[in-house]
Amino acid sequence: MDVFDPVLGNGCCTPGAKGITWHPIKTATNGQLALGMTRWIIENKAYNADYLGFTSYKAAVAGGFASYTSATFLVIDDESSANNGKLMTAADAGLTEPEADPTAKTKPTYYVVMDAEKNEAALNTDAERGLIDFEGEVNGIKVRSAFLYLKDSAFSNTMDEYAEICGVPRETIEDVAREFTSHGVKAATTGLGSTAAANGVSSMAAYTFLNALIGSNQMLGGMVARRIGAATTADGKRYKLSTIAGKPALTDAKNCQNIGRTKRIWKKTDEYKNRVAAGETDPKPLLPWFSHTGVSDNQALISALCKYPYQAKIVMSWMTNTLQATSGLLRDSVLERMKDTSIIPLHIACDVVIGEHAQYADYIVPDTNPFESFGVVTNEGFFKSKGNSVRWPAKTPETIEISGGRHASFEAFCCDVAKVCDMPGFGDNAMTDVDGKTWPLNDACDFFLKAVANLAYDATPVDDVASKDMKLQALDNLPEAWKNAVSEEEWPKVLNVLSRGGRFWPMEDCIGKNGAIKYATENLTHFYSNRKAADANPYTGEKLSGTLTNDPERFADNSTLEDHYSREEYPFRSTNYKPRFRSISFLANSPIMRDLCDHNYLELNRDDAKALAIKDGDTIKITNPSGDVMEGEAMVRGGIAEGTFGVAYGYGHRAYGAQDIAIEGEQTRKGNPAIGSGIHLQTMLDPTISEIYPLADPEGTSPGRSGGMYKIEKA
Ligand SMILES: Nc1nc2c(c(=O)[nH]1)N[C@H]1C(S)=C(S)[C@@H](COP(=O)(O)OP(=O)(O)OC[C@H]3O[C@@H](n4cnc5c(=O)[nH]c(N)nc54)[C@H](O)[C@@H]3O)O[C@H]1N2
Ligand SMILES: Nc1nc2c(c(=O)[nH]1)N[C@H]1C(S)=C(S)[C@@H](COP(=O)(O)OP(=O)(O)OC[C@H]3O[C@@H](n4cnc5c(=O)[nH]c(N)nc54)[C@H](O)[C@@H]3O)O[C@H]1N2
Ligand SMILES: [Mo]
Repeated sequence: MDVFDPVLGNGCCTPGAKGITWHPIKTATNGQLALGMTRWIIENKAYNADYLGFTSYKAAVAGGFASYTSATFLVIDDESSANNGKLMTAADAGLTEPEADPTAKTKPTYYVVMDAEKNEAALNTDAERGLIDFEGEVNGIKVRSAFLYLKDSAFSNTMDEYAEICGVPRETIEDVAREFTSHGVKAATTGLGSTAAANGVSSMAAYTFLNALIGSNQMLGGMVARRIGAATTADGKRYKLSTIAGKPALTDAKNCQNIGRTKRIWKKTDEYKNRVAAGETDPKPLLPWFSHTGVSDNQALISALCKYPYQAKIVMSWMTNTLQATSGLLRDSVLERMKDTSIIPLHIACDVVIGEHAQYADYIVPDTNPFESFGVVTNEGFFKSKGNSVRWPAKTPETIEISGGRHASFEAFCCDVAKVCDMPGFGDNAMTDVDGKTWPLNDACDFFLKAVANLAYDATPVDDVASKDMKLQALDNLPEAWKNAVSEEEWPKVLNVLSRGGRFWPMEDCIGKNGAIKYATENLTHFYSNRKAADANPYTGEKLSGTLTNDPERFADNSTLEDHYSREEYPFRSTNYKPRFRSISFLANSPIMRDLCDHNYLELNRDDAKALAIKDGDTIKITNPSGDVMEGEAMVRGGIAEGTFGVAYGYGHRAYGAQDIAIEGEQTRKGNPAIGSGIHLQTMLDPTISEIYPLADPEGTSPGRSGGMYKIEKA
C-alpha cells in the first residue's frame, strides 16, 4: 500500500508498518500525481489494452470484466462541425440507431467507435472492440478517440515536471505506477478527504481514471462498490416506504433549482436569460454555478447567506453544524448574517447541543440522541458484502413527553408539522404494505421498524428471534407502540434483526462470476465527458475540459491564487484532516476525549520550522491573505510534507457548550471554555467574488480546506 498524504496519519500508515509506504506529497497536487502516473503507464503501455478496447458493458462483461470505459468513443475535433467538442452520435457519423423499444423506460444512448476489426466507424453496441488511439475522419468529420484526450493531458508535463509539482521524486511516481499496473485487476486507488481542495474535482477524477486504466472497477481485489444493502427505508419486501400517494414532485430537475447552484449551466438559468432579455450583454452571476456537480452542502449555506439565487425564507436544519463544517464560514461577518432576519427570516434547528449553527436558530427543537433514536443504514464499505446496521433506542429518551405517549424528537416534529400542513405521507393511512393495507405514521418507530421488517424479509427471510436472545436482551420488554408498528407475523423476525444490531450477509456472498463482485452494476468510466465539455466558467466563458486536466488551485474566475497574492509572502498550504480524538465535532463534549487530547496543533515540518526558528511547543501565528489569523501551539514533526501545515478539524469551537447560555426562566448556564480549545482552520476568501465566498473548486464546489495560501510566524 502506498499512501500519498502530506501528513503521516499514524493510523494504518505508520513509519514501522510493514508493506505500507508513506509518500509526503505537496497538498492539492493529487491530480498531477495521477497524470504523472498516467503518463508513465501510457508511455510503457502498462494499461490494460484488452479492457480499454471494450465498447460496451455487455462486451466487457463477456470479456471477463465488470465495467467499461469510453476510451474508444469518438469525440468530434472539427471546428466546421456544429457538434465540435462533443462525443460523436450516430447521426453525426451517418449511422442508423436500432429501433427504440417502445416498452423500455429509458432510451439507450449510442456512441460511435472505430471498430478495431473492420477498421470502420460503428455504433459502440455493434463493435465489440474499438481503437483507443484513432485520429482521422468519419463521415467527413475530424474525430479522435476519447483516450487521446487523457493522453494529451498526461503528456502536457514531463515526468520531472510532475515530480516538481507534487514534491514526489520521479522514481517514486514511476515505481508506484509500475507496481499499480503489475497485478492485473487486483489493485485500486481512492481518496476521500484528500479531495477537499480548490482543484478537488481533478483529484476525484484522477482516482477514477487510474482504476479504469487497469480495469479494476467492480472486480474482486479491485475497486469494489460500497453501500450495498437491502431495500430498507425504500420500497422493500414488506412495506413501500418510498411510494407516497400524492407526493409532490419536488426533485424534478427541470422545475426546481436547488439553492446551492449546482446541476445547471449558468447560461441555462432563468436569471441569465432574463438579464439578456433585459438588454445586458454577457451578464455575470453573483455567485458561481456548477453544472456537473450534485447537491453541495457548502454552497447551500453560502447561497442562503447571500439570498442568491433566491432567499431561503425558512431554514430548517437537523443534525448539522453548518458553520463549523463549511470551510471558511465560521467568521464574524457570517455570524452577523445568520442573525439577520432580513436574510434568514425563520430558522429552526433540531439538535442535541447548542452548537455554532444551532445557537442562531429562532427555535431549537429538542431531539433524541443516538442512544435514544432509530437508524437503519447501509454499510459504508467497512466490509465488502451486503449489510445494514440498525440502531434502536437503548433507553427511554430524556426529552420532554409530548402527545400520544411520545417523546420530543425530529421525527415526531416532522410528523406533527406535516399533519398541520396536510402533507401526504403522515398521520393516519400514511404508508402501505405490499398487500395494500395502510399504516399510520406519527412517530419514529412507525417508520423505522417497517424498514427493519423490510430488512428481515430481504432475500431469504431471517428466522424468528430465539427465546434466549429475547431474555438476554430484554426484548420481551419493548414498548407496545413498537410491536404495533409491524404485523404480528413480522415482529419475531424484526426482533431477530434488532438483537443483532442489523443484518449482514456472509463475506463469500460478494463473490460473483469471473472474478467480478456479485453486486456489480453497469459501470462506465467517462474518458471524455460531454456534460463537462458543454460547460464553461461563468465569469470568463472559458470552456471546461472534457477530461482530467492539470489544474492548479483556482479562484471562481479561473485565476490562480498566485495571480492575486504573492507565494513568497504566503508560502504555506494547509492540510486539514479528521481528528483522532473527536468525531467531526460531536465529541467536543466528551471529557474522556478532552483528557486524551485537549487541543489540536499547528503541525510543521522540521526543516520548515528550523528555517522559521520555530521550536516544538512554541506559540505560532498563521495568517492567510484574507487577514484571518490562527494562533496555536506548534508541533514540529518529521511526518509532514514541506510547505504545508497540518491541522486536525473539529477544534476551536465558539459554542457547543464552550459559551454561557441564558435560558428563559433559568439562571445562565455556565459554559466550559475547554470545549472550545484549539484552532479552527480558517480558509481564505475568494477575492474575485464580491460576496463572502471561501476558496472552492470553480469546476465542482469542493471546499479549499486543504491548500490555499498562508504565512507562518512566531507569535
Ligand atoms: N474544515 C473542515 N470542514 C469539514 C470537514 C473537514 O475535515 N475539515 N469534514 C467535512 C465532512 S466529511 C463532513 S461529513 C461534515 C460534517 O458536518 P456536520 O454533519 O455538520 O458535523 P457533525 O459534527 O458530524 O454533526 C453535526 C451536529 O449533529 C449534532 N448531533 C449529533 N447527534 C445528534 C442527534 O442524535 N440528533 C440531532 N438532532 N443532532 C445530533 C451535533 O450536535 C452537531 O451539532 O463536515 C465537513 N466539513
Ligand atoms: N475519529 C474520527 N473518525 C472519523 C471522522 C471523525 O470526525 N473523527 N469522520 C468520519 C467522516 S464524516 C468521514 S467523511 C471520514 C473521512 O475519512 P478520510 O477521508 O480518510 O479522512 P480525512 O481526514 O478527511 O482525509 C484523509 C486524508 O487526506 C489527507 N489530505 C489532506 N489534504 C490532502 C491533499 O491535498 N492531498 C493528499 N493526497 N492528501 C491530503 C489528510 O491528511 C488525511 O490524512 O472519516 C470518518 N471517520
Ligand atoms: Mo464526511
